Amino acid sequence: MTQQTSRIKIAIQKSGRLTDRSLELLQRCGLKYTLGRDQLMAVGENMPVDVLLVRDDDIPGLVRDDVCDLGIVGRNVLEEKRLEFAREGAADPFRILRPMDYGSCRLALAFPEDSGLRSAADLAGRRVATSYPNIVTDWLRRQGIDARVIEFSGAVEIAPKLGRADAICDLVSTGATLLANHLREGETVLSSQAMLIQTPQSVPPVKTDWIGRLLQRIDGVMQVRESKYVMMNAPIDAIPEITRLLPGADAPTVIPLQGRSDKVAVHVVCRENVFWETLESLQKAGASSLLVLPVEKMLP
Ligand code: PRT
Ligand code: ZN
Repeated sequence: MTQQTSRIKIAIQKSGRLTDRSLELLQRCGLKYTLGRDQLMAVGENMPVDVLLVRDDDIPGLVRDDVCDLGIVGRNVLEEKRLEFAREGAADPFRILRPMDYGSCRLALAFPEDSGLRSAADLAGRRVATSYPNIVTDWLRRQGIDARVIEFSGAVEIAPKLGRADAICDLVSTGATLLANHLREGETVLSSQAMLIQTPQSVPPVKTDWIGRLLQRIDGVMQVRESKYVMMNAPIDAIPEITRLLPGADAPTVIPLQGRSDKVAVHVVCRENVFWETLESLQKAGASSLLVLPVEKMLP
Protein backbone atom coordinates (compact mmCIF):
# COMPACT_ATOMS: atom_id res chain seq x y z
CA MET A 1 0.00 0.00 0.00
CA THR A 2 1.35 3.43 -0.91
CA GLN A 3 1.90 6.25 1.53
CA GLN A 4 -0.88 8.15 -0.24
CA THR A 5 -3.56 5.53 0.35
CA SER A 6 -2.63 5.16 3.98
CA ARG A 7 -3.51 8.80 4.64
CA ILE A 8 -6.97 9.62 5.93
CA LYS A 9 -8.99 12.12 3.91
CA ILE A 10 -11.70 14.16 5.55
CA ALA A 11 -14.00 16.38 3.47
CA ILE A 12 -15.30 19.62 4.95
CA GLN A 13 -17.03 22.68 3.51
CA LYS A 14 -14.61 25.00 1.69
CA SER A 15 -16.35 28.27 2.33
CA GLY A 16 -19.58 28.59 4.24
CA ARG A 17 -21.31 28.33 7.56
CA LEU A 18 -19.63 25.06 8.61
CA THR A 19 -16.07 25.93 7.53
CA ASP A 20 -14.66 27.77 10.56
CA ARG A 21 -16.08 25.39 13.14
CA SER A 22 -14.94 22.31 11.18
CA LEU A 23 -11.38 23.62 10.80
CA GLU A 24 -11.31 24.69 14.46
CA LEU A 25 -12.45 21.20 15.49
CA LEU A 26 -9.64 19.55 13.52
CA GLN A 27 -7.07 21.99 14.92
CA ARG A 28 -8.25 21.28 18.45
CA CYS A 29 -7.78 17.57 17.67
CA GLY A 30 -4.09 18.46 17.28
CA LEU A 31 -3.98 18.62 13.48
CA LYS A 32 -1.45 21.05 12.01
CA TYR A 33 -1.85 21.55 8.28
CA THR A 34 -0.55 23.48 5.28
CA LEU A 35 -3.11 24.80 2.86
CA GLY A 36 -2.29 23.88 -0.76
CA ARG A 37 -1.88 26.65 -3.32
CA ASP A 38 -5.22 25.75 -4.94
CA GLN A 39 -6.84 25.90 -1.46
CA LEU A 40 -8.56 22.58 -2.23
CA MET A 41 -6.58 20.47 0.17
CA ALA A 42 -4.96 21.04 3.53
CA VAL A 43 -2.15 18.54 4.05
CA GLY A 44 -1.70 17.33 7.63
CA GLU A 45 1.87 17.93 8.84
CA ASN A 46 1.87 16.02 12.10
CA MET A 47 -0.83 13.38 11.47
CA PRO A 48 -1.60 11.23 8.37
CA VAL A 49 -4.81 13.22 7.91
CA ASP A 50 -5.56 15.47 4.92
CA VAL A 51 -8.52 17.83 4.67
CA LEU A 52 -10.38 18.24 1.36
CA LEU A 53 -12.13 21.60 1.07
CA VAL A 54 -15.19 21.30 -1.19
CA ARG A 55 -18.78 22.49 -1.64
CA ASP A 56 -20.96 20.95 1.04
CA ASP A 57 -23.21 19.35 -1.60
CA ASP A 58 -20.24 17.29 -2.86
CA ILE A 59 -19.33 15.82 0.53
CA PRO A 60 -21.89 12.94 0.68
CA GLY A 61 -20.85 11.73 -2.80
CA LEU A 62 -17.13 11.90 -2.01
CA VAL A 63 -17.70 9.76 1.09
CA ARG A 64 -20.06 7.36 -0.70
CA ASP A 65 -17.47 6.82 -3.42
CA ASP A 66 -14.73 6.25 -0.84
CA VAL A 67 -12.71 9.20 -2.22
CA CYS A 68 -12.81 10.51 1.35
CA ASP A 69 -12.86 8.35 4.46
CA LEU A 70 -14.72 10.92 6.55
CA GLY A 71 -16.83 14.01 5.98
CA ILE A 72 -18.59 16.73 7.95
CA VAL A 73 -21.84 18.01 6.45
CA GLY A 74 -25.28 19.25 7.55
CA ARG A 75 -27.93 16.61 8.14
CA ASN A 76 -30.10 18.51 5.63
CA VAL A 77 -27.60 17.94 2.79
CA LEU A 78 -26.97 14.37 3.94
CA GLU A 79 -30.65 13.44 3.97
CA GLU A 80 -31.31 15.10 0.59
CA LYS A 81 -28.44 13.15 -0.99
CA ARG A 82 -29.37 9.91 0.79
CA LEU A 83 -32.81 10.03 -0.85
CA GLU A 84 -31.22 10.85 -4.22
CA PHE A 85 -28.71 7.98 -3.92
CA ALA A 86 -31.47 5.58 -2.79
CA ARG A 87 -33.31 6.26 -6.06
CA GLU A 88 -30.11 5.28 -7.86
CA GLY A 89 -30.06 2.04 -5.88
CA ALA A 90 -27.46 2.80 -3.16
CA ALA A 91 -29.16 1.82 0.08
CA ASP A 92 -26.43 2.72 2.60
CA PRO A 93 -24.15 5.27 0.93
CA PHE A 94 -22.39 6.35 4.12
CA ARG A 95 -22.19 5.54 7.80
CA ILE A 96 -23.34 8.28 10.16
CA LEU A 97 -20.86 8.41 13.03
CA ARG A 98 -22.12 11.23 15.22
CA PRO A 99 -23.75 14.63 15.36
CA MET A 100 -21.37 17.57 15.86
CA ASP A 101 -22.17 20.37 18.30
CA TYR A 102 -22.57 23.08 15.64
CA GLY A 103 -24.46 23.99 12.46
CA SER A 104 -27.89 23.56 14.00
CA CYS A 105 -30.93 24.74 12.06
CA ARG A 106 -34.27 23.36 10.94
CA LEU A 107 -35.83 22.75 7.56
CA ALA A 108 -39.27 24.26 8.02
CA LEU A 109 -42.36 25.15 6.04
CA ALA A 110 -43.25 28.84 5.86
CA PHE A 111 -46.35 30.59 4.58
CA PRO A 112 -46.88 34.18 3.40
CA GLU A 113 -48.43 36.13 6.29
CA ASP A 114 -51.30 37.38 4.13
CA SER A 115 -52.05 34.04 2.44
CA GLY A 116 -54.48 32.39 4.82
CA LEU A 117 -52.27 29.28 4.73
CA ARG A 118 -51.46 28.21 8.28
CA SER A 119 -50.08 24.67 8.25
CA ALA A 120 -49.04 21.77 6.03
CA ALA A 121 -52.63 20.55 5.90
CA ASP A 122 -53.54 23.70 3.90
CA LEU A 123 -51.05 22.81 1.16
CA ALA A 124 -53.20 20.32 -0.78
CA GLY A 125 -53.13 21.33 -4.45
CA ARG A 126 -50.61 24.14 -3.72
CA ARG A 127 -46.95 24.71 -4.73
CA VAL A 128 -44.03 24.59 -2.27
CA ALA A 129 -40.63 26.03 -3.27
CA THR A 130 -37.52 24.45 -1.78
CA SER A 131 -33.86 23.61 -2.36
CA TYR A 132 -34.54 20.22 -0.77
CA PRO A 133 -37.01 18.59 -3.22
CA ASN A 134 -36.29 15.01 -2.14
CA ILE A 135 -36.76 15.63 1.58
CA VAL A 136 -39.88 17.75 1.09
CA THR A 137 -41.49 15.37 -1.44
CA ASP A 138 -40.84 12.44 0.89
CA TRP A 139 -42.22 14.32 3.93
CA LEU A 140 -45.38 15.46 2.13
CA ARG A 141 -45.99 11.93 0.88
CA ARG A 142 -45.63 10.52 4.39
CA GLN A 143 -48.06 13.17 5.68
CA GLY A 144 -50.52 12.28 2.89
CA ILE A 145 -50.47 15.85 1.51
CA ASP A 146 -50.82 16.22 -2.25
CA ALA A 147 -48.78 19.38 -2.98
CA ARG A 148 -46.44 20.22 -5.86
CA VAL A 149 -42.76 20.68 -5.02
CA ILE A 150 -40.93 23.36 -7.03
CA GLU A 151 -37.13 23.16 -6.92
CA PHE A 152 -35.38 26.47 -6.21
CA SER A 153 -31.61 26.62 -5.95
CA GLY A 154 -31.29 29.83 -3.92
CA ALA A 155 -33.26 32.69 -2.37
CA VAL A 156 -36.21 30.38 -1.79
CA GLU A 157 -37.81 32.98 0.46
CA ILE A 158 -38.70 35.22 -2.49
CA ALA A 159 -40.54 32.46 -4.44
CA PRO A 160 -44.02 33.43 -3.15
CA LYS A 161 -43.41 37.12 -3.96
CA LEU A 162 -42.41 36.13 -7.49
CA GLY A 163 -45.64 34.17 -7.82
CA ARG A 164 -43.65 30.94 -8.27
CA ALA A 165 -44.99 29.19 -5.15
CA ASP A 166 -47.67 29.41 -2.45
CA ALA A 167 -45.33 28.42 0.39
CA ILE A 168 -41.69 27.55 0.96
CA CYS A 169 -39.67 24.97 2.84
CA ASP A 170 -36.23 26.32 3.78
CA LEU A 171 -33.57 26.28 6.46
CA VAL A 172 -34.30 28.47 9.46
CA SER A 173 -31.97 29.36 12.25
CA THR A 174 -32.96 32.63 13.97
CA GLY A 175 -36.12 33.16 11.90
CA ALA A 176 -34.98 36.68 10.86
CA THR A 177 -35.04 35.87 7.12
CA LEU A 178 -38.63 34.62 7.32
CA LEU A 179 -39.66 37.69 9.30
CA ALA A 180 -38.00 40.05 6.80
CA ASN A 181 -39.90 38.36 3.96
CA HIS A 182 -43.29 38.36 5.75
CA LEU A 183 -43.35 34.59 6.05
CA ARG A 184 -44.83 32.70 9.00
CA GLU A 185 -43.00 29.56 10.12
CA GLY A 186 -44.93 26.28 10.06
CA GLU A 187 -44.06 22.62 10.64
CA THR A 188 -40.42 21.48 10.98
CA VAL A 189 -39.72 18.91 8.29
CA LEU A 190 -36.17 18.07 9.51
CA SER A 191 -34.03 19.18 12.46
CA SER A 192 -30.43 19.54 11.37
CA GLN A 193 -26.89 19.98 12.61
CA ALA A 194 -23.44 19.14 11.26
CA MET A 195 -22.85 15.37 11.11
CA LEU A 196 -19.66 13.32 10.93
CA ILE A 197 -19.94 10.58 8.31
CA GLN A 198 -17.72 7.71 7.21
CA THR A 199 -17.34 5.77 3.98
CA PRO A 200 -19.52 2.62 3.73
CA GLN A 201 -16.37 0.63 2.75
CA SER A 202 -14.51 -1.21 5.48
CA VAL A 203 -11.57 0.81 6.74
CA PRO A 204 -8.21 -0.65 5.63
CA PRO A 205 -6.09 -1.79 8.62
CA VAL A 206 -3.44 0.83 7.81
CA LYS A 207 -5.97 3.58 8.58
CA THR A 208 -7.87 2.00 11.48
CA ASP A 209 -5.61 3.24 14.25
CA TRP A 210 -5.59 6.91 13.16
CA ILE A 211 -9.33 6.99 12.44
CA GLY A 212 -9.97 5.60 15.93
CA ARG A 213 -7.63 8.19 17.47
CA LEU A 214 -9.22 11.02 15.51
CA LEU A 215 -12.74 9.99 16.58
CA GLN A 216 -11.65 9.76 20.21
CA ARG A 217 -10.14 13.26 19.98
CA ILE A 218 -13.28 14.66 18.29
CA ASP A 219 -15.38 13.25 21.14
CA GLY A 220 -12.92 14.74 23.63
CA VAL A 221 -13.03 18.19 22.00
CA MET A 222 -16.84 18.25 22.01
CA GLN A 223 -16.96 17.07 25.60
CA VAL A 224 -14.53 19.66 26.99
CA ARG A 225 -16.48 22.54 25.47
CA GLU A 226 -19.08 22.12 28.21
CA SER A 227 -16.99 20.40 30.85
CA LYS A 228 -15.70 22.11 33.98
CA TYR A 229 -13.29 21.08 36.72
CA VAL A 230 -14.82 22.08 40.06
CA MET A 231 -12.81 22.30 43.30
CA MET A 232 -14.11 23.09 46.78
CA ASN A 233 -13.66 22.33 50.45
CA ALA A 234 -16.52 20.58 52.21
CA PRO A 235 -17.48 18.49 55.25
CA ILE A 236 -17.10 14.83 54.29
CA ASP A 237 -20.75 14.05 55.05
CA ALA A 238 -21.86 16.74 52.53
CA ILE A 239 -20.26 14.85 49.59
CA PRO A 240 -23.37 12.85 48.57
CA GLU A 241 -25.43 16.08 48.38
CA ILE A 242 -22.60 17.89 46.50
CA THR A 243 -22.40 15.09 43.92
CA ARG A 244 -26.17 15.24 43.48
CA LEU A 245 -26.07 19.00 42.86
CA LEU A 246 -23.34 18.92 40.21
CA PRO A 247 -24.62 18.27 36.66
CA GLY A 248 -23.08 15.30 34.84
CA ALA A 249 -20.48 14.81 37.60
CA ASP A 250 -17.97 11.95 37.68
CA ALA A 251 -17.14 10.26 41.00
CA PRO A 252 -15.49 13.00 43.10
CA THR A 253 -11.84 12.90 44.16
CA VAL A 254 -11.63 13.47 47.93
CA ILE A 255 -8.34 14.77 49.36
CA PRO A 256 -7.49 15.37 53.04
CA LEU A 257 -6.66 18.96 54.06
CA GLN A 258 -3.49 19.53 56.07
CA GLY A 259 -4.35 20.23 59.70
CA ARG A 260 -8.13 20.10 59.18
CA SER A 261 -10.25 17.20 60.35
CA ASP A 262 -13.64 18.86 59.76
CA LYS A 263 -13.26 19.36 56.00
CA VAL A 264 -11.81 17.71 52.88
CA ALA A 265 -10.99 19.01 49.40
CA VAL A 266 -13.39 17.75 46.74
CA HIS A 267 -12.46 17.79 43.02
CA VAL A 268 -15.09 16.90 40.39
CA VAL A 269 -15.23 16.92 36.59
CA CYS A 270 -18.67 18.07 35.43
CA ARG A 271 -19.69 17.27 31.87
CA GLU A 272 -22.14 20.17 31.74
CA ASN A 273 -21.77 23.87 32.35
CA VAL A 274 -21.84 24.93 36.01
CA PHE A 275 -24.03 27.95 36.69
CA TRP A 276 -23.94 30.47 39.57
CA GLU A 277 -27.15 28.93 40.97
CA THR A 278 -25.40 25.56 41.30
CA LEU A 279 -22.47 27.16 43.14
CA GLU A 280 -24.89 28.90 45.53
CA SER A 281 -26.62 25.58 46.20
CA LEU A 282 -23.22 23.94 46.86
CA GLN A 283 -22.41 26.72 49.34
CA LYS A 284 -25.70 26.05 51.13
CA ALA A 285 -24.78 22.35 51.26
CA GLY A 286 -21.62 23.30 53.21
CA ALA A 287 -19.02 23.80 50.45
CA SER A 288 -16.54 26.70 50.60
CA SER A 289 -13.57 28.03 48.56
CA LEU A 290 -15.31 27.06 45.33
CA LEU A 291 -13.31 27.19 42.09
CA VAL A 292 -14.59 26.39 38.58
CA LEU A 293 -11.91 25.82 35.92
CA PRO A 294 -12.22 25.17 32.18
CA VAL A 295 -11.02 21.78 30.91
CA GLU A 296 -8.41 21.89 28.15
CA LYS A 297 -8.32 18.28 26.91
CA MET A 298 -10.04 15.05 27.90
CA LEU A 299 -9.74 11.35 27.09
CA PRO A 300 -11.85 8.60 28.62
O1 PRT B 1 -21.11 26.78 -1.19
P1 PRT B 1 -21.72 25.65 -0.48
O2 PRT B 1 -22.66 24.83 -1.34
O3 PRT B 1 -20.70 24.81 0.21
O4 PRT B 1 -22.57 26.31 0.71
P2 PRT B 1 -24.13 26.53 0.89
O5 PRT B 1 -24.45 27.92 0.47
O6 PRT B 1 -24.92 25.41 0.32
O7 PRT B 1 -24.30 26.35 2.48
P3 PRT B 1 -24.16 27.38 3.70
O8 PRT B 1 -22.72 27.73 3.93
O9 PRT B 1 -25.13 28.50 3.59
O10 PRT B 1 -24.67 26.43 4.89
C1 PRT B 1 -24.00 25.25 5.20
C2 PRT B 1 -24.82 24.47 6.21
O11 PRT B 1 -24.99 25.25 7.39
C3 PRT B 1 -26.24 24.14 5.79
O12 PRT B 1 -26.33 23.04 4.91
C4 PRT B 1 -26.90 23.86 7.12
O13 PRT B 1 -26.64 22.52 7.52
C5 PRT B 1 -26.16 24.81 8.08
N1 PRT B 1 -26.97 26.00 8.47
C6 PRT B 1 -27.20 26.38 9.75
C7 PRT B 1 -27.58 26.89 7.67
C8 PRT B 1 -28.20 27.83 8.50
N2 PRT B 1 -27.95 27.50 9.78
C9 PRT B 1 -28.95 28.91 7.91
N3 PRT B 1 -29.51 29.73 8.64
N4 PRT B 1 -27.65 26.99 6.32
C10 PRT B 1 -28.31 28.03 5.78
N5 PRT B 1 -28.98 28.98 6.51
C11 PRT B 1 -29.67 30.08 5.71
C12 PRT B 1 -31.07 29.70 5.25
O14 PRT B 1 -31.00 29.01 4.01
C13 PRT B 1 -31.75 31.06 5.12
O15 PRT B 1 -31.39 31.70 3.91
O16 PRT B 1 -29.83 31.23 6.50
C14 PRT B 1 -31.11 31.84 6.24
C15 PRT B 1 -31.98 31.71 7.47
O17 PRT B 1 -31.31 32.10 8.61
P4 PRT B 1 -32.09 32.90 9.75
O18 PRT B 1 -31.10 33.04 10.86
O19 PRT B 1 -32.49 34.24 9.17
O20 PRT B 1 -33.30 32.08 10.14
ZN1 ZN C 1 -24.34 23.84 -0.76
